[in-house]
Amino acid sequence: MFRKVLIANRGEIALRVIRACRELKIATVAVFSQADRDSLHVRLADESVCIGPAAAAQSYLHIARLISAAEVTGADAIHPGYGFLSENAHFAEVCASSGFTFIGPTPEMIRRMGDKAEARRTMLEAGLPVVPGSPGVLESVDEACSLAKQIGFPVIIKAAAGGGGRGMRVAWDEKSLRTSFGIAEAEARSAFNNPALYLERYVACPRHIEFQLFGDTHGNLIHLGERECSVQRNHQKLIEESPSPFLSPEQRVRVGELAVRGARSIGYLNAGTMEFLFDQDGSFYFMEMNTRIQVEHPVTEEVTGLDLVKEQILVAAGERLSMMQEEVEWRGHAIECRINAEDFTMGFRPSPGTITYSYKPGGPGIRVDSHIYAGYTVPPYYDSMIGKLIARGKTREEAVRRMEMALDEMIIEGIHTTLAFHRMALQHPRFRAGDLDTHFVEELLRKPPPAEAGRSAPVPTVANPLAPAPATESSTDGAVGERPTAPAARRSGSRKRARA
Ligand code: MV4
Repeated sequence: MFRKVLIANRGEIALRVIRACRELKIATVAVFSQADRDSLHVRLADESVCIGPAAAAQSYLHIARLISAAEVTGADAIHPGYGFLSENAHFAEVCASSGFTFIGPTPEMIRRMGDKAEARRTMLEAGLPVVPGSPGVLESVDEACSLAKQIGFPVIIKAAAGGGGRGMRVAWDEKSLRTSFGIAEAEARSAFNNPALYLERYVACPRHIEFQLFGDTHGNLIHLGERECSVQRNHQKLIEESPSPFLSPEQRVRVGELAVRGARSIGYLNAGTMEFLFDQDGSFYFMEMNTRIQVEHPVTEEVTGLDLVKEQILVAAGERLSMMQEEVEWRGHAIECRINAEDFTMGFRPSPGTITYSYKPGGPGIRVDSHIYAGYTVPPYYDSMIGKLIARGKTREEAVRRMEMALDEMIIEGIHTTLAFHRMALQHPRFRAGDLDTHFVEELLRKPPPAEAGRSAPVPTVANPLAPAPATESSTDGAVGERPTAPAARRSGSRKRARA
């Protein structure tokens, strides 16, 4: 087993990895940018290293500095978290060639699944259903047009190096396809340094359902069920849940087996997710595979009882997965709401700044994965997600109820957050009914549900004994109230710091 793991990330996922390491009695090294000096991951890790200025390119994305930090602290392995370098095959290679275990799949697997056109071809060959479309990347705009005529409009063109919805364009006829092709190619060239495009028939109103996969070096490859991820805006997921209210038990078995078959065909190792689009009529298609631990992994943990980050570390150290497929049991229902420092009434505009007061909810079935605290300043340089609220219940109804209670209990003052958005989303009849598709958020923002309808209790106005002013989470500026308390004990003196 590893003695020391360096976490090449920040925020809540850095805390999540620290906790998993602690359970396994592995020492931890946090890395931080100059903007993250006061971050909780820096305090909670056994050691920390400043790796550069605020800009991610100069810190969390700077491979040489991360490797230096691993060298000076004597780490054995590097956990990339999600985002940043987590799906960078070159980084995984550099880790290995510098003598550090990259906690994730091999560089070859990352590269292969990172090319979305190749991933599609690979899974087609493995016998998975893929949306009718181009066999590989498109050679020319004329090829795109003749293919589109064969399969029928509308079609969607996607960047081979894209993924997660970046670099996609829908075309409704040949004329718009010709225009879109040129624009998409230019965009892909500048965004990904790779102009390659592929094409698929456009599925108009899909549900996004993904399967959690896990492979070890002993030939075990299992799936841990699915997550419903249709509640998203601009390709940013806002709410995820497991199981999907849409899948029948038979479909779950069938798609799970196919996902395992696809992953097996590339000998997949460590945690991965296969994303499927489900059509209204129940047909489904492989979309892409993510080769990292995902933000929404806690909903799978809550229904399976497994610690996915611990499993990642065990598997990377050459140990067996702690469960075989037959031993996986799914119990109850879990929902996750992503809490972002954003003003959703202003088009989800980022709202960085100092959190003047914070209260985290609790009680049966409630989990909060977050790095925030009263006095913490959300920096403007990174992703605006400041935490995740996860609720579990025996049934979906119980999980929804508990989530509503937790959303009402949670207090974040001084900045705008998406807490109020979630309270509204959970009230929507379509959410209650589990009738979700990728257009749900648009519809919700167009016509919000009648205020407080269906709510079991009014939103309480919680008096905060520490706040000098009765500010609420939805107050308009960060200046409301004073910082009630400076973060306790600025820094643990016993913890070592180094510089790379
Ligand atoms: C599609 C599609 C419709 N038809 N592909 C967006 C994320 C990327 N992984 C795949 N995406 C889509 N691919 C075909 N052939 C619609 C989307 C899509 C979408 C997918 C999942 C969740 C939200 C979405 C929002 C808009 C479009």
